[in-house]
Amino acid sequence: MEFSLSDEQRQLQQLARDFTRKEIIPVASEYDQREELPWHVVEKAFEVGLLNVGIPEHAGGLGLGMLDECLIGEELAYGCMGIFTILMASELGITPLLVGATEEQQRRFLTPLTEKPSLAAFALSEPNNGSDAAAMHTTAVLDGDEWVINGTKMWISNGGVAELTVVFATTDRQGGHRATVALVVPKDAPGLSYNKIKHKMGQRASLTSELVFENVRVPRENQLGGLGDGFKIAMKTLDKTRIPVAAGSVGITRRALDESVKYARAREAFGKPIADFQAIQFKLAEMAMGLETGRLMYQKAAWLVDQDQPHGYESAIAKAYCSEVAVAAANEAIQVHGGYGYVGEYPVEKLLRDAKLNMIYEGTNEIQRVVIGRALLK
Ligand code: COS
Repeated sequence: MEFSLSDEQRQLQQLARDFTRKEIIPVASEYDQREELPWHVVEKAFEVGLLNVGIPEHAGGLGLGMLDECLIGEELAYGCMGIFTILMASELGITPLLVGATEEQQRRFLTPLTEKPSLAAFALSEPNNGSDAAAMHTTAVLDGDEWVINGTKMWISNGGVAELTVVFATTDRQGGHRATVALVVPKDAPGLSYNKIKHKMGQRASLTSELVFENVRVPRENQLGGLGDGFKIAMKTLDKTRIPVAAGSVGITRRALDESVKYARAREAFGKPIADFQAIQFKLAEMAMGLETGRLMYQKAAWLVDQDQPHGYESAIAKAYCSEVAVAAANEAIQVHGGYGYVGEYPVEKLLRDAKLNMIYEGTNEIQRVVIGRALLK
């Protein structure tokens, strides 16, 4: 058993840490307030090699592994989970191509993403279904050599800025998961329109949109895998991409702990720093326990992905556990800060707003428990 990181991984971690300090922390609050995606951060992430890191080498990318991606994610989310979500959602859009595309398709769709700052997206959820992913209503009908897509997708991160979106649709609404198909749709496809979802509680620097498809046509070559493979491609994707959500959650927890330690040392009550009181020390200890155990879990799940071993059970545990730890840590960080924690002057109230989404997206934590429970009982 080996817990240490390789030299390359330590360098990558340091690169992401420096990037967070220089490029993310100074703008996090501003873009949260403006509810705007900081495109210049995406451009800088591209310049330093932190964007779309999972694109394989044969398609012109860095071909980094899941553990690498997660180490980066923990660092970026320390600065802003919303900004990390922009990059993470792009990897989510890329992953179905790693899972279900031919090498030719990977080159065709992914190489352009390595040539300029660009994002991908993943469109599974709909206005009336999220957890029951197989019950989708968006339809795909073959017309000659083209798929014609109609329907609405909801809660799509990077929707409207992503160069390509992997869209899941059904060829037969009565056909269940075996009738689903995964299609790559370019940003400017005629008939595709985007509506930005406003007034989110947190992660407001990340763009979330509704996607409306009105007779959107894509060539048959944009289909990933076989007819009916769509649902399994989505499930295999999420088994992987839930791990960076866990890593980002650990980044939030680490930030909550660091801010709390700093404040507890500086703030005095009853004639001494509040850090001297056990009531505060216990809160810090709880955060540290969640941080350390959560990190072990996301690293184990990521390691399994990199070893090509089954990882759905571990990724579900990591995602649910780390996101709940992050929400609890952010909540306690506010408590440590007292009234100051409740206002925007200190970053901890944003941590709580941001962390909450990690319990919901990429499968609610209730769905993670379904995955864990089924694995135990199968
Ligand atoms: N990997 C590969 N195949 C999988 C799989 C996985 N992780 N999970 C399920 N499958 C396969 C099953 O083996 C089954 O195949 P067969 O019919 O050939 O045997 C098929 O897919 C259907 O599986 P199942 O019956 O378990 O599907 P359910 O409809 O019960 O759904 C859950 C399973 C609830 C786990 C799924 O709908 C889900 O993950 N929902 C959440 C979706 C989500 O995360 N949305 C967030 C979008 S991104 S923000």
